[in-house]
Amino acid sequence: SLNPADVTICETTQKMLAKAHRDGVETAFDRAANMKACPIGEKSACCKHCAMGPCRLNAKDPYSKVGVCGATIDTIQSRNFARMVASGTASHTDHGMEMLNLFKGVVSGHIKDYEISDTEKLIQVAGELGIATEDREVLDIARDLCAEMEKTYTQIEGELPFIKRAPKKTQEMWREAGVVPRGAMREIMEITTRTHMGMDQDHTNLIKQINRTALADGWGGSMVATEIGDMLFGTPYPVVGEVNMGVLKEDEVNIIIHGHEPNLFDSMLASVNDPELIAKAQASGAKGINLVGMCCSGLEMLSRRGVPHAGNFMSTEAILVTGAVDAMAVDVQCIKQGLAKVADCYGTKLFTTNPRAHIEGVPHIEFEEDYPRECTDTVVEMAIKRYAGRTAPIDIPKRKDKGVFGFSHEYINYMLGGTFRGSYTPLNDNIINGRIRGVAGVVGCTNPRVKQDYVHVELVKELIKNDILVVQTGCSQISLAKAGLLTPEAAHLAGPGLAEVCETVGMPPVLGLGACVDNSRILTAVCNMVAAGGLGDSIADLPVAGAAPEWMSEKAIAIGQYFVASGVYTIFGVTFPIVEQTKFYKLMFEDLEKQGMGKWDFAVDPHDMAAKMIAHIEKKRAALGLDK
Ligand code: NFS
Ligand code: SF4
Repeated sequence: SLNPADVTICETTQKMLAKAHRDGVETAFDRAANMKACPIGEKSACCKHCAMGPCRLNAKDPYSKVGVCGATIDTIQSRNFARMVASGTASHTDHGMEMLNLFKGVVSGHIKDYEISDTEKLIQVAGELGIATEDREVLDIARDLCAEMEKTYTQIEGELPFIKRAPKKTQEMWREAGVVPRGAMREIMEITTRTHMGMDQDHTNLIKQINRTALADGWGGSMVATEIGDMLFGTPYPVVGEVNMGVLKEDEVNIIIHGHEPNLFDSMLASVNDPELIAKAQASGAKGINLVGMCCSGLEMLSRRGVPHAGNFMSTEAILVTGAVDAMAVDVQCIKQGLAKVADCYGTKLFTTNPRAHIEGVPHIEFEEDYPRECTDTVVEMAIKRYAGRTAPIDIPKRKDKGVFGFSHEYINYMLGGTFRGSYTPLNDNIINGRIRGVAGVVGCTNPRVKQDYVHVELVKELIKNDILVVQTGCSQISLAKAGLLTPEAAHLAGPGLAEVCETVGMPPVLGLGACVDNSRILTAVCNMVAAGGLGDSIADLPVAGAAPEWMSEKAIAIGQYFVASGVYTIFGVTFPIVEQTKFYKLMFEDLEKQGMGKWDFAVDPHDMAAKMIAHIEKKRAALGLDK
C-alpha cells in the first residue's frame, strides 16, 4: 500500500492516511494509486458525444485518425475543453445566482435571518454599475442593484454588467474578438449546443464561445458571488486564523462545514452560538461546540470571521479518520462521494443540505434560506448526539498553523498606504521601482495525482524569493497557510525588495484573498492596477501571472480560461487535456496572446513553473520599459 509521505507533505494528512491503512479504510489517495489515468482521455483525444462512437484517436499521432463522423483531433479536443468550461462556469454562476436569490430575499424583506452588512460596498458597486445612488435609501438602491446583477444570468442581448469594470482597452479587445458575454445562461446554452455532434467543427470559431462562456464566469457569476458575499457578510479585512487538523477539539462537539456557499456556514455559526444548543452540548458532557470549515466555504468564513479551517480538498476524507468529527455538513461542489464510506467507518454524521447535491445513502437535511436554522440546528443536535455516543477512538493530530487571511482587493491598496477602495498607486509604485517584480495568483485545488501541497508550496516559495508578490484563493492558500507562509514573519523568505515592502507594511509576502469565486477579486485588483497607471493600459500589459499547480476540477479550467481571455498568462500543473503539437494546442498556448489575451502554459515541476512565470513577468516588465 502507498506510503503517506509519498503522496502528501501535509503532516496531519500523512498521520491520518497511516491510520486509515491500519483501520483498513480507503481514500482517494489509494484509489488514485490503483486507477491509472487513461492515456487517451488524459490528453482529451477521445469523444463520446454520440453513439456512432465513442471514438478514440491516437494521442501520439493525433492526425493519423478522425472520429466516425470525421471529427479531427482539434475538433474533439476543443469540444471537450468547451464542455469543461461550460460545467465550471455553470458551477460558479449557479453559486452566484444562489447568492443573488438570497440578496433579493433580504432586500425584499422575506428572508429575515440575514442582513446587509456592508452598505458602503453596496453603494460603491451600484455606482460602478451606473445606478443612481445619491439621496436614495439603501434598500431602494439595492433593488435596482438586484435587477442589474440579475442580467448577469438572464440577459439575452447586450453586455454583462461587470464588463464595465475592465480597462477600456481590454473591453475593446473583447469586442473586437466577439467574446463579450451577453448573459451566463445564454452562453452556457450556446456552448452546449455548439459542442453537440455535427455542430461547430472549427476550433478557431469554437474558441470564441469558449472565451465568451469563461468570461461570463469571471466577470459574471464569480464576481456577483464575491460582491454579494461582501455586501451580506462584510468585505474581508485581515484576520488571524488557525488552520490544520489540530483545530479539532477532543472534548468538544466538532462540526465541519465543507462546500462553497457561505449562507449555510453563516447560519451554522448562528446555531453553534445558540445558548440553548450550547447548554445541550454541555449536558452531553462536551465543553462546547467547535465549528470549523474545509475547502471554499471554510475560506469564506475564515476570511470574514476568522473561523478555524481544518484543511483543503485532499484532506476531507483523511480528517474523518480522526474519529473526532461528530458531524460534517456539505452543500455543493468538490464533495467526494468517498466521504460517505469514511464517515460511516468512523461514525461521523454526514449530511447533504443542498437540493442540487445529494449523495446516495447519506441523509439529507434541506437548507432553506427562509428558515436556515431548521437545517443547521438539526445538524448541531445530531452532532451532539454523536458526541454523547462516541465509540470510535479519537486521534487528533495536534498540529495547528497560524496565518493572516482576508485580504480583499479593497484592503490590499489600503494596507500599502492608499485609501480603502481607492487606487492602487502604492502597489504600482513598488512594481515600477522594482522592489516588487510583479504579482502572481497561485490558486486552485489539490489533486492526488501529485504530492498534496508540495507543488503549491515550492512554487510560492520560489516566486516570493524572486520578489514576486503572491495572491491566493481556494485550497492553495490552505497549503501555504499550513507551511506558515501567510504570516508577516514569512517575509524573511522573500527576496530583498518584497521583504522590504512586507516589513515596512507588516504584511505577509503571500496574501490570502478567499474562496475560488474570489478569483474575481484578482480580476478587480488587476483592473485597479491598470487604472492606477504606469503599467500599461490593458490587463495583458501587466507584469502578472496565474497558476493552478495542483488543479483537478472543471471549475479550475473555467477559471484558467477566463484569466487567459482577460489577458493573464496562466500555467497549470498535474496534466493538461490537450495533445501537444496540435493546432488547438498552438491556439491556446501561443495564438491567443497575439489577439491581446493571455495564454496557457503547462509544467509539472514547481521550479519549472516558477521559472516560466518569472520569465513572463520579466518579459512584461521589459515591454513596459521598466528597469531601464
Ligand atoms: Ni476551487 Fe473550492 Fe478546492 Fe479546487 Fe474545490 S474546494 S472552488 S475547485 S478543490 S480550490
Ligand atoms: Fe465519434 Fe464524431 Fe460521435 Fe464524437 S461526435 S463520438 S467523434 S462520431
